[in-house]
Amino acid sequence: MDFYYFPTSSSQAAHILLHETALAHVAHHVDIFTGTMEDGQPYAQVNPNGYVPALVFPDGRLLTENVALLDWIASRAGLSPADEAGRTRQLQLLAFLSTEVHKPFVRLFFAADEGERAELRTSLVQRFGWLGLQQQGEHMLGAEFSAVDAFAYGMLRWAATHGIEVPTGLTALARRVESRTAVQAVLAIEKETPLFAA
Ligand SMILES: N[C@@H](CCC(=O)N[C@@H](CS)C(=O)NCC(=O)O)C(=O)O
Repeated sequence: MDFYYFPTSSSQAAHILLHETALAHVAHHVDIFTGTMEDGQPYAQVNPNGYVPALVFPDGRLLTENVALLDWIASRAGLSPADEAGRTRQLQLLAFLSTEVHKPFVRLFFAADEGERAELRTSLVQRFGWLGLQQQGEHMLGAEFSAVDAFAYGMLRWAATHGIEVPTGLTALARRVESRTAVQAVLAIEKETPLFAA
């Protein structure tokens, strides 16, 4: 399997999950600003939409969209909740992170207008407040680490680096997730520093 990522981006969640589940893959660094891969070839050859993350299966099939990658990796590796309610809950929180947290962050990164930036920051604080209330134990879905924690971790890194206030329970979650061996491995590969060390 080929996996396409860019450090500091939302692709980190799937990268973490690939390491958590030990699914065999080759990771390819994409420069999303120039749209090129390590070999200089245009990334549009892989994903015509130009964004990461992406997975390409041995038969050439392309899988894009964070929610789909995270759900697929978790299911494939037996990391998804076994019961219907748990699986639906996982999808709910992945969709929330994708549409209510990830996308507003991307808008914030590129917003030229100060008023719009302030609005987005206020909304993100509210969204993280809601997310904090959804935590059901040591992790987002309960005692066990899940795909939701991988995605939440990346978004909590963005919150920390952009001064977005989050509930203390989520900071504790980020610290717990960051201490995992797979997360440390991905941070090393992506040449990123831990942010939540105790
Ligand atoms: N709909 C995609 C969006 C992913 C996305 O926005 N990726 C960003 C990095 S966080 C990216 O690669 N942007 C470069 C581009 O859009 O050209 C998903 O949910 O996976």
